[in-house]
Amino acid sequence: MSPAQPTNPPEASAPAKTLDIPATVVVRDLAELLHTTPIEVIKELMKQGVMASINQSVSYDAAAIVASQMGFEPHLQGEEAVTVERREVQEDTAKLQHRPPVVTVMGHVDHGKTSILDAIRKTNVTGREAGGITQHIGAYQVEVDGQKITFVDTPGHEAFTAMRARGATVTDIAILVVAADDGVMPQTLEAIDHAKAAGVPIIVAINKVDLPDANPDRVKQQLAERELLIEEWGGDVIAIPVSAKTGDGLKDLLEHILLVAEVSELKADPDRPAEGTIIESELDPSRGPMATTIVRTGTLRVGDSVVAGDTWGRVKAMFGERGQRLKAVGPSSPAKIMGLSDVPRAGDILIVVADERAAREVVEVRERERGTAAQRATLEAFSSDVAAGRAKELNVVLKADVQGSLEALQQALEGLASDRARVRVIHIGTGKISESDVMLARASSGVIIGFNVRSEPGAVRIADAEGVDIRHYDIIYRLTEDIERALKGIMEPITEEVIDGHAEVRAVFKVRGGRVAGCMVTDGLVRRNSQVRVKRGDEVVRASRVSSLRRFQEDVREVQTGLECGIGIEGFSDVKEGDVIEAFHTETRG
Ligand SMILES: Nc1nc2c(ncn2[C@@H]2O[C@H](COP(=O)(O)OP(=O)(O)OP(=O)(O)O)[C@@H](O)[C@H]2O)c(=O)[nH]1
Ligand SMILES: [Mg+2]
Repeated sequence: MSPAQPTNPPEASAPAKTLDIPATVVVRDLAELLHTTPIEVIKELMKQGVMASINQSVSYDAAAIVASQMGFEPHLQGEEAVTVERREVQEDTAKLQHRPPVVTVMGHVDHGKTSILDAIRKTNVTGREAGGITQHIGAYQVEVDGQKITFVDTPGHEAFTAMRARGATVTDIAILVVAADDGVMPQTLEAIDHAKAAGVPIIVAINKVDLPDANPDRVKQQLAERELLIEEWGGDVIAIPVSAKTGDGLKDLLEHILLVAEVSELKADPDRPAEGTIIESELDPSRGPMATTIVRTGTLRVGDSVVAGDTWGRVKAMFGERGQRLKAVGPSSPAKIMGLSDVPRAGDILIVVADERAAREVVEVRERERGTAAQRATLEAFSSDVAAGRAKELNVVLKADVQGSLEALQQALEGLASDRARVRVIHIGTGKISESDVMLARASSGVIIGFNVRSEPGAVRIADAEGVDIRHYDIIYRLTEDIERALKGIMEPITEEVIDGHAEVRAVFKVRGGRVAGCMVTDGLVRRNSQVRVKRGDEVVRASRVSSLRRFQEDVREVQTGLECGIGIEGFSDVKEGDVIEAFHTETRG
């Protein structure tokens, strides 16, 4: 899994060849990289006190020593490896052709998102056949005056932003549905912010104009208050009155979508290997994993080897919205594909690769990229990016308990600009920090600031998993102080110690070269790479790290509460029965 893989084992006299090694590497793969046998690698690792079996992974540090023992110059794989995937995205401008727009529908609950999608579908679906059973594939195409439009059939800004958080840019145009009788509501505002944060053009559909209490002008007024100025009022946002019930205005809406698409100059090269976005997936009991993808560029063909998120496979078959088999699918078109080894997630990027080996490489790069991304979105990280000249704008999702403080805080934050960076508030709202806030911050590499508000439990979970920084404040100057330091690039990274668990020493065994403590893990867990403190009563007798961790002669990565294990401690052979081994690691935020 290395772009700089050596073709021959280096000779002793030859200058060392550089070898890219990932942050962690499985022994078998390391052996392959080094052009040697896994047994040789295991032997070298043992010399350093690392016990690993053929299928276990070792850290870069351990692998690097082995590599240099074998005459290579090891190098931590990073930036260059990531370009493996990036390279695929480049387009040959000469080959670009127009492609249909991909449209997502957003808006407040019950304002008619689903009804509008259904009404458009019923009257305009391409290639409609008498009696043909339409199948739900998560997207459909309509044809207006010979031009195609693709609609994503999962309405809502949450789905839209969740995909964007995965790096997917599937939508070209957002339709903001506002019910003419109800007007602009909280989720209308959220939808506006989500679409704006993505930089996607918005077309407003003022729906339900058939109702007697419909008041389209009031809607326009309310939108103007949110800096969404309608064309007829001198702005650039198109608003179309429609009724999903009577069908009024829908044709007009479709024509305006084409107009906006034309201005956006949407193009793709249909001749290149395809790239697309997974918008839906499921496990079909008879056909296995099925995933709907919208092709972004290139043409996807049956027989192509593909990667989608963390999974890969060969496209065995593709289906359209009537269940018809497709052989090839071009830019902006949807298809349900069969042949992936696992079910990908919505928002996963699909790319065509040369073969399975390449597919594995891409999956590994993606995993690593995700790992680094997860560490990066903190305020401290932003600060060090500012210091390094890599960042100029801090995207902030701001939540507060009351509307009054929201506006004051927004103004305060936006007034904090330093000569190096400024704040861009991408969304404000009252109430608890929600999952959708977290996804928005994630999608925009921003942070969340909660003023006198808590987070919903689901939001905390996602924030942890996605590496989104949620910061709570209840005093304005503390907040502005932090942000000011971040904008100047002088915020100190915070190093935190995290206790992993404790193990009680029940017996001590002599082994070659030292002692192993026979332990019972009493809480948490102990990892093979843990740092440890050996405590005897109240006294810490040694701080060191785990040198070996075994269960029943087997090297293991970690041992959980309630299990016995043998722990070797680096450079310490004076361990005694009754000692407590405290395992911990340090985390740097920033
Ligand atoms: N009179 C009238 N009713 C409509 C119109 N469009 C939708 N409705 C009704 O409004 C209600 C909500 O419509 P949906 O299409 O389910 O709204 P939605 O935005 O998809 O709602 P959620 O998915 O729950 O967020 C339904 O009872 C529809 O029949 C319209 O143009 N006129
Ligand atoms: Mg709906």
